[in-house]
Amino acid sequence: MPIDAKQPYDGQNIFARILRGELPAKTVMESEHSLAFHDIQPLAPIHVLVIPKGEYVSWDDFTASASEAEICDFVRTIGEVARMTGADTQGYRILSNVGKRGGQEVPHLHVHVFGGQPLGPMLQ
Ligand code: IU
Repeated sequence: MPIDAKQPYDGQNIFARILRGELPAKTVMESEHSLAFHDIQPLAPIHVLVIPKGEYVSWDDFTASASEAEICDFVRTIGEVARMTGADTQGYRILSNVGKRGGQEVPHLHVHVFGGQPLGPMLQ
């Protein structure tokens, strides 16, 4: 069920629980402000989610209120994930669904990193 990008942060969402160590995830890398882990239902041979550790519902509130350190760390982590997974060698896609009409399901900001196959004009 898509969520509202402007809704208050829900501390019980699945990614908050992964960040607290209450649920497992297959970690790709962790940085000071970000965590990257494999998507549980991959849509491509490489499908990694990158999330900030801070409590941000979506790209919307993140870009409005996160610190420069958090934003810089997050962007760098996305690039690092592409290099670590080898997605960078043949091209890849980064995508963030934002809010109801953007198709966002989990109410904690996440960027998808897709790769490992030729990607069509749209994925998801
Ligand atoms: P979306 O952009 O909000 O639609 O993406 C949510 C993603 O989170 C989706 O690709 C799910 O497969 C993924 N996911 C996950 O990796 N682990 C989970 O426990 C749950 C969803 I729930």
